[in-house]
Amino acid sequence: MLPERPPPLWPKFDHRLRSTAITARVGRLLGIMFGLCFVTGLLSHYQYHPWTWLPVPARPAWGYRLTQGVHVITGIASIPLLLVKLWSVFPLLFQWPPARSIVHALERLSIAVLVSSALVEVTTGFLNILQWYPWTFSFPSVHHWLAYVVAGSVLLHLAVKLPIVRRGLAEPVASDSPASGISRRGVLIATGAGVGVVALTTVGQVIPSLEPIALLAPRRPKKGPLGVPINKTAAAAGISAIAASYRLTVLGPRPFDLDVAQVEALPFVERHIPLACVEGWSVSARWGGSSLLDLVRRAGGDGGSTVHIVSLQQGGYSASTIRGSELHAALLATHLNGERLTLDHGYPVRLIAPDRAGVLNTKWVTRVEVR
Ligand SMILES: Nc1nc2c(c(=O)[nH]1)N[C@H]1C(S)=C(S)[C@@H](COP(=O)(O)O)O[C@H]1N2
Ligand SMILES: [Mo]
Repeated sequence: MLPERPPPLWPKFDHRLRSTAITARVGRLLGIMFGLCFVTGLLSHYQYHPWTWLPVPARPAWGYRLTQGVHVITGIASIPLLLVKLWSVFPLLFQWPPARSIVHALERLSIAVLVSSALVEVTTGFLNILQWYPWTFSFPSVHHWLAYVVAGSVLLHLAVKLPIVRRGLAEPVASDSPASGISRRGVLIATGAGVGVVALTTVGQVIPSLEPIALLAPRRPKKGPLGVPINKTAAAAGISAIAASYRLTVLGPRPFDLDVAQVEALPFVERHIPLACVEGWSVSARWGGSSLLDLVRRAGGDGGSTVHIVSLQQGGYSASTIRGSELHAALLATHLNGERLTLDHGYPVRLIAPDRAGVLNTKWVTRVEVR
């Protein structure tokens, strides 16, 4: 049996600042952020693993730009909210006795799962934006599967705590606030201000006019050659130059290949297509080049073909598959914002298609396989 009182060194807390009123309000906002982040995250995951029976939309062209922008901003805004929420319930961690019954022990265990999975989820997401991978696992699959664990534990948590949440939301924030120091209302205002600052200094990676204050954005939309940032340089992809023997090979029922001059001589079209990276930054740009579908038709395919695009790069994001309305709208781009592509942007040709994750817009294309 446990002693009735906690041991002498067991932590004690001042409960006046913390209150159900604060926890419930911060929790409500955090729940909204997590919900938006989860749904937009699934949409992003779908970009990597589309279902073959479901048509992929190519419109609106800025669709992925919006959903992934929301994903990254709500994810970042969740970090201060999560920390304040944890602070507000921290003393409960040290309740005595630690478990009153088996059900109570299970409930506490589910909270341990919720807290740890949520912390790992937002931390890995944030480090991924900074392109720092201090781990050996595959980020997309861990981030994806863990999201279901977080979502499931949030729902369970909400179901268990609903009566307390209702009571907390009904309770005025200011009641029984401490007489000196920061008030409860002050805690809420500081939390809101923190979330606002974090969101504002991130949103500039999506909205060009806010770019000057995009302090938390690792990529500034306009910073980069031809007004578009570079995510993977040619050097980092192991490409130092394009050899004279370079050919764009188009495989299909009637295969053919083209050298750089022949690629440049293809009928030229220009389209405004945003480039939207999974990391959240995006930029609108004017791309010029040839219609991918024209080349596919010349090789014996048609609008119903599935087309596999392969880069000169070995490993990494060196290939992508395109079909349906995205194929109809896709360019094999040679020009960006009116200028010839630089090597870092994918010279001699790169793929670009609307409403698509940036990662799928393969650079340094050398082979088009019509299936
Ligand atoms: N071959 C190849 N293509 C690639 C990549 C890559 O690593 N290798 N990175 C992708 C990613 S993650 C993005 S966001 C865009 C960035 O394009 P940019 O560097 O021209 O801005 O290119 C995509 N195309
Ligand atoms: Mo990207």
